[in-house]
Amino acid sequence: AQDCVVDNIQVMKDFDRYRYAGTWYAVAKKDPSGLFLLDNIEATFKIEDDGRMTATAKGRVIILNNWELCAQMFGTFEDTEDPAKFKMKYWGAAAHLQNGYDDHWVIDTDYDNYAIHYSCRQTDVDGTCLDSYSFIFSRHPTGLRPEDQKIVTQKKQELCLLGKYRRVAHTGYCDNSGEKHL
Ligand code: DAO
Repeated sequence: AQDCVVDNIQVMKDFDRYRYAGTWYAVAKKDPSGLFLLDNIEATFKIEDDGRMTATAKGRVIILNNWELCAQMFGTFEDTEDPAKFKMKYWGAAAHLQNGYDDHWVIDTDYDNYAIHYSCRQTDVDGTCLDSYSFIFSRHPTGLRPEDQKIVTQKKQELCLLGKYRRVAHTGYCDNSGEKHL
């Protein structure tokens, strides 16, 4: 049963950041207001020697109204009392790219195929979310395996976001662009 209250959203139990590390391809996205990353979105998570999680990400964006480029982004994650809930500070490699400080929750993952991310930027007075974004990640740029679709649909429903996602294309736009110092 879901009441759409952000504090009641179930996140991944016993989240293991070491198994989560590595590259994920966004195959679907629910956009926030002021949408930024358009498509060709991939994120690579790393666990530093001190145990903290960091990430690099890239994706096609349009800035300054009509300037299209592949954004190279960086993120550092602050731990919270829940191992699947992080605070993410993020910024771009170049000027004019977005930066910010968002929640970064891992809702569910099998570590090897799919992962469901969620972030609420603003809650309403009743505790529901006014401005959220969410990525459906796959280890495979081609998309989710059929057996994972059912789980993902169920989780979208629990997030009260069923029907609000769009497919994220991977056309190679961001391949071989910019540095990949991982
Ligand atoms: O695309 O509209 C949007 C919101 C996403 C902003 C966050 C991008 C930065 C990600 C860096 C860390 C990897 C997840």
